[in-house]
Amino acid sequence: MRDFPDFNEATIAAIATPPGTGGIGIIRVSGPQSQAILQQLFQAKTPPQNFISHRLYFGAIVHPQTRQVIDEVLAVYMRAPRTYTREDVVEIHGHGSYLLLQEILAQIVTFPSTRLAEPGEFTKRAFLNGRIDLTQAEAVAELLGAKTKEGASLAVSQLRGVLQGEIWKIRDALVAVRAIIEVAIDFPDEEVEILDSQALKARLVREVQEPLARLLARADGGKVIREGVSVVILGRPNVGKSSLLNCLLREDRAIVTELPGTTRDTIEEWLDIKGVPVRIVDTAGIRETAEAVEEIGIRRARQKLEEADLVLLVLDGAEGLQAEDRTLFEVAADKAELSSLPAQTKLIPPGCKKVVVVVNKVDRVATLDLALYTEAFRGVPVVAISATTGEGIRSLEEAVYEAATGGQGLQEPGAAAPNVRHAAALQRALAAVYQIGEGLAADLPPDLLAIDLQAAMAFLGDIIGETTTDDVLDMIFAEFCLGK
Ligand SMILES: Nc1nc2c(ncn2[C@@H]2O[C@H](COP(=O)(O)OP(=O)(O)OP(=O)(O)O)[C@@H](O)[C@H]2O)c(=O)[nH]1
Ligand SMILES: [Mg+2]
Repeated sequence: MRDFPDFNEATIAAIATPPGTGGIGIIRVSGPQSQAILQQLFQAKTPPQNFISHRLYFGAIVHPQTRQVIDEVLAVYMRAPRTYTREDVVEIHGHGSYLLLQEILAQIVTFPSTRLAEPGEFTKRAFLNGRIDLTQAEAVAELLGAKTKEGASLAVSQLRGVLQGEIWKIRDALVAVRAIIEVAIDFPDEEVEILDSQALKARLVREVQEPLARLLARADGGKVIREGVSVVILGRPNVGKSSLLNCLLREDRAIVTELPGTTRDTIEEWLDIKGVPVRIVDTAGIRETAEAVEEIGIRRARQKLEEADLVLLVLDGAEGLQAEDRTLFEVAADKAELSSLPAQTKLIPPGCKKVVVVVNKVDRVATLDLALYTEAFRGVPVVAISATTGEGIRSLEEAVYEAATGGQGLQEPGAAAPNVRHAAALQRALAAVYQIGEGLAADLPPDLLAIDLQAAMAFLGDIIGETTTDDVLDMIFAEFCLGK
C-alpha cells in the first residue's frame, strides 16, 4: 500500500445520487466518524451503536440540536474493511428531495474532522487503501461516463480486473527474467556461464515483448469505444446535410428548408452506431457567394473539419456531380490547402482524413449511375441514400462503422483495452523491454540490463497505480463526479 500520511483521517460525506428529484436520494459518509455521526443524527428503535454491519434500518434523521425530524430514512452502517473505501461507511437513503439531502449533508459536515468529499474521493480512498488498483478506479469513472452499452461493458471488464490481470501476468514474467539476471549479477566470476542470453532473450520476447505489443494493439479499439469518433457532414448548400443529420438521429433536430444557406451554425449531436459513439456535426453548406452570417458558419464548418475523424461528403444525386463537389472532396480529404485558414490551424496530417461520399436524393433519380461517383472518388466508399425516405441509411451507418473501426469491427466484449494513459506507459515499457533484448543479444553486463528492467517494471507500475505520481492521480480523480 502507498504511504499517504493523514489522507484518511478526515471523515468525508457527499450526496451520491444525481441532483434533482428522484425516488430516493443517498448520502454517503466514509471515515472514522461515520458511526458517531449516525448516532447523533439517527433516531430509531435500534440505536446505531447496536446496528449489525451491512444491514438497513428504518428511522428518522433529526437535527442534532433541535431534534426536529428532517427526513424519514433507511440507514446502513458498514464496518471497515468490507466496504467501498475499506473505511467505516454509512449510507443514508432518504427521499429523493435534493433540498432535504443538502440539509442532512449540512448537518453531517458540522461534526469534528468531517468535511465534504472531493470528486472521486471515495474511489480514491478505495485505491489508496489497496482495495482496487488504478485501472479499476479509472473504470469506475468510465462506467459512469460510458456513451454506449459496449463502452459500459468495457468499463465493467476493467473494473473486474481484466486489464490489471494482463499487466500482472507480464510483470510476473519480467520478475522471472529479473531473477535470472540478478543471479548473474551476484555471481559475476562463476566459471560456468549462468546467463544463457539467447534463451533468455527468446523468453523475454515470448513472455513480455509480444504480450505487451498485443495489449498495445488494442488501444485504438479501446479509444473508439471510449471516446467515439467525430463525424462531420460537409457539402454544398441545399444538398440535404441537415436532412441527413435528422435521418441519422431519427428526429427533427436541424431546420430543413428548400433554401440554400439554411444552416448558419454547426449543430452537434451524439449517435450510437453499432456501439460506436459518434459525435455528428451538421455544418453550413460551403459556397463562394455567402453573406456575412453564413460566412461565419462556413468558417466554423472548416474548423470542425479539422477536428473530424471522418467526413460525410454529401452530394445531390438529382443535380449530379458538380465541380464544387470535387473541390470539397479535395478539401475533405485534406489534399488541398484551405486558402481562408492559416497553415498552423491544420491539425491533421495531409491525406489522413477518412471520407465517405454520400449521394443523396436518390428518390429523385430514375436510374442512378453509381459508377460515375466511384470513378470520380476512387478508393473512397460511396453510398447512395435518400434522407427523405431513409433508403440506404443502414448502408451508410455500416460505412461509418467500418471507417471508425478500421474495418476490424469492435473488439470482443470482455477483452482488456488500454486507455490513452495506459497505452503511453505500455509504449515506454515496450521500448525498455526492447532495449533489454538488444542488451542480451550484445552480451551487455547484467547490471546494465537491470536498469532497463527496472524501468520497464516502473512503467507497468504506473498503469496499475503503484508508481504513479500524485499529480497524475489528482488528474485522474478530478474527473470523477461528486459522491463517487
Ligand atoms: N427528394 C429529396 N429531397 C431532399 C432529400 N434530402 C433533402 N431534401 C430536400 O432538400 C432541401 C435542402 O435540405 P437541407 O437538409 O436543408 O439541406 P442542407 O444541405 O442542410 O442545406 P444548407 O443548410 O442550406 O446548406 C430540402 O427541401 C429538403 O427537403 C432527399 O433525400 N430527397
Ligand atoms: Mg442545413
